[in-house]
Amino acid sequence: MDPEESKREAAVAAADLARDGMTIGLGTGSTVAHLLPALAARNLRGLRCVATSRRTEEDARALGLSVEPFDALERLDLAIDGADQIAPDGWLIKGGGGAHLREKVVAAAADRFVVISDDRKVVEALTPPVPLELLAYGLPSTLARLREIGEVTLRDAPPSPDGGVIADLRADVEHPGRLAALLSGTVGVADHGLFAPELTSDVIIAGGGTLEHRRRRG
Ligand code: A5P
Repeated sequence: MDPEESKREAAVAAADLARDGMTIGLGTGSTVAHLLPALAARNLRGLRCVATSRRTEEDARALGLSVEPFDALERLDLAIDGADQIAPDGWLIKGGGGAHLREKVVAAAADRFVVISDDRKVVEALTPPVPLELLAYGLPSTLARLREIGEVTLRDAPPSPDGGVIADLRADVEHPGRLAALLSGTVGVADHGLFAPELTSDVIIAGGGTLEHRRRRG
């Protein structure tokens, strides 16, 4: 099946979870590009959205969705986003589009974080690279610290909306929790693209004409 059609199916299923009056975090990427029209088409009343990138913000507004800066809401009812890799234990790699810092802030603020994907993103085990967002201040010293963990490449991309430098790390990701802790403890790393299973409430995967909806237990 056409991957775009699978992305659309997953996006439509996630849009169905929205209700009148909800506060909703909108992710970034080609899967979320299918979510925005699906959400707008539901014509829900009183939705308040925050966006994880300028692209999402502009596209959502163009469809008539109400998007506000993420500076007044303390929590979100729902957040919906894509992923680059989905491991069997629920660990994700995100940040292919460089928006992972804002995406993690939004996911952490959401009562329910829903990942939408076509089935090509489902992997047996995570593989590098892991996207990073680094503070521009003191960048050479941060890179030197990161080189003790793995090989870092600065991405040929504009700075993030928060002024961060986007990079990719090639390192052993067999134990994602260990690597995530190491990166979170590295001064100068604003955030990384490893998303722990606890962040995610639902994963909706479409492919081959089927829709799988995994819900986190407990
Ligand atoms: C953006 O930085 C990413 O985290 C995306 O959410 C992720 O790369 C999935 O993107 P696609 O939906 O385009 O595959």
